[in-house]
Amino acid sequence: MDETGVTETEVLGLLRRIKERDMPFERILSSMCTMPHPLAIQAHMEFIETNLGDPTLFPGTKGLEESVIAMLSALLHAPNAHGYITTGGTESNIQAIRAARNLSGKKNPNVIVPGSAHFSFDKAADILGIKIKKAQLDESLKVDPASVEMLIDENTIALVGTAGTTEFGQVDPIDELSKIALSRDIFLHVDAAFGGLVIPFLEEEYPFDFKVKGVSSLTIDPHKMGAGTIPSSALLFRDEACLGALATSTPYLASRMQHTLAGTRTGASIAATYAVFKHLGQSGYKRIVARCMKLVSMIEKRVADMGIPLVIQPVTNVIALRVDSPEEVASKLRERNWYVSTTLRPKSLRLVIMPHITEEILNTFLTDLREILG
Ligand code: 0PR
Repeated sequence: MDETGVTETEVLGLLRRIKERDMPFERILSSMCTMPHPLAIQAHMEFIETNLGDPTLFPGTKGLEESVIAMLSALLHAPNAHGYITTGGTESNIQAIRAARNLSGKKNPNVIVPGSAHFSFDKAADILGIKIKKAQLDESLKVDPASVEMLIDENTIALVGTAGTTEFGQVDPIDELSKIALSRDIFLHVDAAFGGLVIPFLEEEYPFDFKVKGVSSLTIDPHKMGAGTIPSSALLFRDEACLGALATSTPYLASRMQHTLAGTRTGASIAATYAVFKHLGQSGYKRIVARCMKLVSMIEKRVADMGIPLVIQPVTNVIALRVDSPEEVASKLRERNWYVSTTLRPKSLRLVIMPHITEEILNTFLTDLREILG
């Protein structure tokens, strides 16, 4: 910090110049985040100073969090779910596994996750002192329930399924996992961080939420396909006892208990999520998802014409192209200012078609891709 400050105008000019180094969303086909809805940004700014670490001071904002949880519970077929808004899919997943561990009382707990699970479960394992066992996938990159069943032992405290996998957007057979979980009386967590605000709005139905009896908890992120502001994820539990398993007493605060991982936490992104949910409604999200899926179909056709096979038939708005040397293609695309990611198993060029992507953007992108592939 300098001894004396500079004017606000100077600082803002400095910030603007620095921000120019960041990538514009119009060139990003690798992210699971998108430009927040303008209303979300406005709502975020209106609640910028709120702190739900001390909800007694912000009963209005706390009410917004309760409303968001209620709206998500209804959408996900658990009218009476219990939960809170976290900082992201990572916190939601860690807290879900923490609840399962605390409820189990087991000494050497393990959790069975699909081989495709997000790396946040590795973080959860490290923090919580839990062993992670990775189950095999079938040829369509869904977790194989038989492999899950084989990994279960007396110390298994939870099974995990993903609804909208990070790399391929695939939906695991949550109903099959549920049967296993119910028959063995094991906690089942669904990571729908990405797919939670896609799957309910697709034409095809995939069982993934609390309608499936064995689902104990679910992660769903408004800061991904919800067009909310960062940080915004929800952790939902079917039973109140699970949330109770996360309680820490906060003796000097007027509110006596906290279930969150974070202490001080913003109400701004919660207000933003409330605002977009209210404004868009289910029909608004249906429109957004339909638009993204239409663009996915457009890519499917165009890459088929180019003779590029897909890793799997897209289920959500993630499409993985089986090109030769995907890392090399990605780096050539980078030279043309396109940001795409690659996958490892199997190797592919991965595109996430988020709401900021338009037909025009894709036309330019596909022309560049065709040139690079020769
Ligand atoms: N679960 C799933 C299925 C996810 O895909 C992700 C993140 C998480 C949990 C963790 O969520 P948070 O990152 O909110 O804690 N998926 C993306 C990923 O790791 C996140 C992302 C977003 C990455 C934007 C890059 C990016 O530009 O790839």
